[in-house]
Amino acid sequence: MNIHHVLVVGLLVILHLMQSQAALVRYNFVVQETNYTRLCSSKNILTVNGQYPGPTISAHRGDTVIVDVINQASQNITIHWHGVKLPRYPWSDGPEFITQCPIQPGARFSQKIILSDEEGTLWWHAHSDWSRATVHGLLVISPKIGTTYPFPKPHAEVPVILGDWWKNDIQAVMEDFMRRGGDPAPSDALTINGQPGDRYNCSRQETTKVHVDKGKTYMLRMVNAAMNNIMFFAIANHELIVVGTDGAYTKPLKTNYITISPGQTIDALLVANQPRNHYYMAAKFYNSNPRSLFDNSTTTAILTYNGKYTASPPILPPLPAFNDRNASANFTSSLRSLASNEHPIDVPMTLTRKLLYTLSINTLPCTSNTTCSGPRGNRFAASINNITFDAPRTSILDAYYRGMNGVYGDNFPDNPPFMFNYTAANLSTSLQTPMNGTEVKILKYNDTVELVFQGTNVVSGVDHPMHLHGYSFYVVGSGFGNFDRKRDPLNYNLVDPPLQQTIAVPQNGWTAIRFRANNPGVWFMHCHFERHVSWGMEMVFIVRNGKGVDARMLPPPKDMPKC
Ligand SMILES: *[C@@H]1O[C@H](CO)[C@@H](O)[C@H](O)[C@H]1NC(C)=O
Ligand SMILES: *[C@@H]1O[C@H](CO)[C@@H](O)[C@H](O)[C@H]1NC(C)=O
Ligand SMILES: *[C@@H]1O[C@H](CO)[C@@H](O)[C@H](O)[C@H]1NC(C)=O
Ligand SMILES: *[C@@H]1O[C@H](CO)[C@@H](O)[C@H](O)[C@H]1NC(C)=O
Ligand SMILES: *[C@@H]1O[C@H](CO)[C@@H](O)[C@H](O)[C@H]1NC(C)=O
Ligand SMILES: *[C@@H]1O[C@H](CO)[C@@H](O)[C@H](O)[C@H]1NC(C)=O
Ligand SMILES: *[C@@H]1O[C@H](CO)[C@@H](O)[C@H](O)[C@H]1NC(C)=O
Ligand SMILES: *[C@@H]1O[C@H](CO)[C@@H](O)[C@H](O)[C@H]1NC(C)=O
Ligand SMILES: *[C@@H]1O[C@H](CO)[C@@H](O)[C@H](O)[C@H]1NC(C)=O
Ligand SMILES: *[C@@H]1O[C@H](CO)[C@@H](O)[C@H](O)[C@H]1NC(C)=O
Ligand SMILES: *[C@@H]1O[C@H](CO)[C@@H](O)[C@H](O)[C@H]1NC(C)=O
Ligand SMILES: *[C@@H]1O[C@H](CO)[C@@H](O)[C@H](O)[C@H]1NC(C)=O
Ligand SMILES: [Cu+2]
Repeated sequence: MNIHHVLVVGLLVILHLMQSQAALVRYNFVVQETNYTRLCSSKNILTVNGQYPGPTISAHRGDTVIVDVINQASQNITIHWHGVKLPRYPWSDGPEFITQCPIQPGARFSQKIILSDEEGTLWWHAHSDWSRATVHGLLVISPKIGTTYPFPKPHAEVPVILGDWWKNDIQAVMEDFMRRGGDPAPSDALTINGQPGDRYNCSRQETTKVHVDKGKTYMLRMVNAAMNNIMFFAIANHELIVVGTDGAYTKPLKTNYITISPGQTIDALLVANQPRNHYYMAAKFYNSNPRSLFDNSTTTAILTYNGKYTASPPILPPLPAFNDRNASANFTSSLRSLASNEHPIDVPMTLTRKLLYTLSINTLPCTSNTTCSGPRGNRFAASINNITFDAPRTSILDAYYRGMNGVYGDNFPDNPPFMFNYTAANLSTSLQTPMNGTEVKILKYNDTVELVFQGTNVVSGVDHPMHLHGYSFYVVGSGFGNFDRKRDPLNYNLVDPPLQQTIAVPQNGWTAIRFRANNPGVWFMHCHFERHVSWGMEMVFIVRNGKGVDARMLPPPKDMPKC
């Protein structure tokens, strides 16, 4: 063996060690109140480390990230790592009163974020009341050192965080909405990376600019962090190539526009192949329900080619109409898993659990003294299988782990308690009042689950971006109208369905997902529209331990917050 061989072998050993050794990455998150000005109006917002949007967490596939969350604000907070499965370790997941008690003012909680097979863009956000409006940021998971993307390495990566901004304090917006029982006040602006852009008054100077070199390829790491609406996004004169969603790769999808749900992430390549100039990137809300109030404005950033040239005023890209249900569903149902040798898929083919969950908007009688501003003078509510979730004031995970009775029930129904034409145009008002409860669905370890979400037209049909904690799931089918158990499964995609954690169930339509229940713990499932969460569109799965130590939940950390 000559010296070159020794060097080469040595290098291979080092590379191998680098690949197999997952790193430990540390961050401090100081939650605090910070004064921000937008639209010529300043207010204190909740931030992490004074930043809005918050800091990006960067790690490699398989790393473990420790985030010390220190609450220096004057309100309770919890933080969720959206899309991270946290194998066997629900303790760090974050949803308030589901897996933990809030981190109270002055308190701290060291959260361990165990990454496994996630790769791509995910994000983190507050998971208590409506704080996530300003407490959110990206979680970027690069390929393991020594491996690469399943596409040519982009020249640079560009965060595109879509959000919304209220001039009023977000806590006040939430409290006012809860008190009145109607729709929340619409936001005053939509934002890209925290900035509304130059189509709003008093926002021109701060417009986000993205600088590119002609001929190079960029990767947009996108998330919809907005509170209550799905969004359309496009860049004038530029095609986008979607290559990933929710921390998993997809087959390249060329498109002129993107539909992105609150909670969803998308990785898209942008080839800067147009004449050197300025081009708008723009986003606006998709809103399928004609009766709900929403912010119909357009946020913009400017794609700016480097070099010397005389720029013409940027033009807006065409975006689908605000109520184009087909455009929304068409994009969403066009996503396909990469399903390659390096990134294989594993769709459950035999099922041990078949669940059908209806998603409904409901009404409750008005009880407060002020007039309720929901339909017919009532209050809005929402439900899954006609149950409005009544959150406890203590952690369900803690109650489950310690075998405490009386915190939750285990009777969440597998099917709607009452069958009707879910998507009929005119449904009886007698269907509108839901039941309430704190019911969980128990799954056995390794159960293979098919869950069909059925949107209903009770009160009014609307899309629901459903998010499951602790898992990714394959989206095997979707359609408009009522799910037909005989006909629709024949058209399932079991070959390359996308692997997601948040999926928009179309307005008055259905979506079928499959997953293997191989992550024991207590896992929240909810609509990612904040107003629907506040109305009760959520439930909890408890996945029991399996046989063997690798199929059992890990013990809690010592510093779990107390109620
Ligand atoms: C935020 O800062 C501005 C300008 O410095 C000030 O006028 C305003 O009173 C501050 N707002 C709050 C809520 O502290
Ligand atoms: C901008 O300000 C003008 C003049 O005050 C007003 O008429 C217009 O509605 C404002 N536009 C927006 C988007 O707020
Ligand atoms: C939203 O704005 C578009 C124009 O940008 C307009 O055509 C549409 O009617 C508006 N929709 C609502 C509900 O205001
Ligand atoms: C939407 O798609 C359906 C078929 O899925 C079609 O019948 C309908 O005409 C389309 N609507 C619009 C507005 O394009
Ligand atoms: C989306 O729309 C395009 C053009 O109308 C059509 O060719 C395609 O089949 C549609 N895709 C899906 C998944 O509906
Ligand atoms: C509601 O009205 C009743 C009777 O007028 C009054 O006694 C009560 O204090 C009011 N409650 C609230 C919350 O305003
Ligand atoms: C259910 O309602 C839809 C929409 O009104 C209608 O087209 C369909 O025929 C109904 N289905 C049944 C089985 O009644
Ligand atoms: C549907 O609407 C008609 C006319 O408004 C009404 O007579 C009928 O009772 C409604 N059907 C149901 C199931 O509510
Ligand atoms: C929900 O349950 C309530 C109470 O049993 C009932 O009145 C209502 O009709 C049910 N609604 C649906 C959509 O099942
Ligand atoms: C749920 O029902 C219980 C018992 O009827 C009631 O005390 C409670 O206020 C209800 N909760 C909600 C959120 O409606
Ligand atoms: C769960 O299922 C997987 C895939 O079939 C299998 O390899 C594993 O042994 C099972 N684990 C347990 C604890 O049943
Ligand atoms: C903050 O959390 C504590 C512990 O769970 C709880 O007792 C308190 O009511 C919460 N405060 C608010 C304002 O929700
Ligand atoms: Cu919803």
